[in-house]
Amino acid sequence: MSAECLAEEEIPGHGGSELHPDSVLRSVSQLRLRALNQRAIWPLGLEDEFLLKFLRARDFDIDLALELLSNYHKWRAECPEISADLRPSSIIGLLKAGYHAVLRSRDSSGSRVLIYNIGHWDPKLFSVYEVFRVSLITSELIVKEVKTQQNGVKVIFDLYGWQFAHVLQINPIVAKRIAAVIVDSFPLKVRGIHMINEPVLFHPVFAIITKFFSEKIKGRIHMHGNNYESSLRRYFPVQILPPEYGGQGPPYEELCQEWTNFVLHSEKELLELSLVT
Ligand code: VIV
Repeated sequence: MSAECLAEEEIPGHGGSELHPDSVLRSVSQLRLRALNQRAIWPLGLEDEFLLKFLRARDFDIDLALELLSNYHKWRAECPEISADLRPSSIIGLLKAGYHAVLRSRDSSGSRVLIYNIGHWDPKLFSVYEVFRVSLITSELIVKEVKTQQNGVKVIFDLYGWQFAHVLQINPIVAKRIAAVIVDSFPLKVRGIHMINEPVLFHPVFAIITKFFSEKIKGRIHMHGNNYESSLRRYFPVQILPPEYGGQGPPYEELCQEWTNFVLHSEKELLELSLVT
């Protein structure tokens, strides 16, 4: 996703299948009041735009939005090693290694599509917290878009190159943190999790992580194995997938470069979102 893609995004607050603007503002005020009554001192404030992320993630159910908002702050406070320093320079090595790309186009339901390439994560060079931070930074950046707040995200994990060194990084605490951001601690709707090239050595880790998943999220997981090109095309338009994944879209390397540049240009917003310890 490059900056011009962002420019195409709709003006915040005027989403498609949304409530009438007056009721949107009424919901924001209600959520703000409920948050203030909780007397919780949450950093990042309670501005309209910030609260709208949580309301849209829970389809404007005030109670569920408040629970998500509370979980989000709790999760961030519990793992400062991931959330305290969202500066791009802390993950530039992983981005330049081609660990992650964001597709330039949304899928047919308007979801953002992300690719993570585990084989490009050398655990000797990068900690599991730096790897996790790549996803947190991307999630914070794409969740600023109204269309992403409404249509969520689909994630492709390419597990080619998964080794025992990776298994050792995923301890039960990390597994719980992974499940928490996917299930109930981040304002992004997870519409699909697609695993490709998953080796046998991945299954034990996968079992530990998915133990903490809700039934709804479990139902959105797809294991494509090694012959993934045809099966990915059943879930994503062939025009948006990179050639390396059987698509006709821009090459993976180009997408990595574009997203790295975008993250670097977002330093200011990311600093504002970083947890202040
Ligand atoms: O970060 O919506 C063992 C999603 C993800 C997020 C975040 C948000 C989100 C879908 C994750 C997915 C990736 C922050 C908001 C959980 C970070 C994962 C970091 C770990 C260290 C990657 C290692 C490889 C995993 C691969 C399997 C994980 C899936 C079963 C989720």
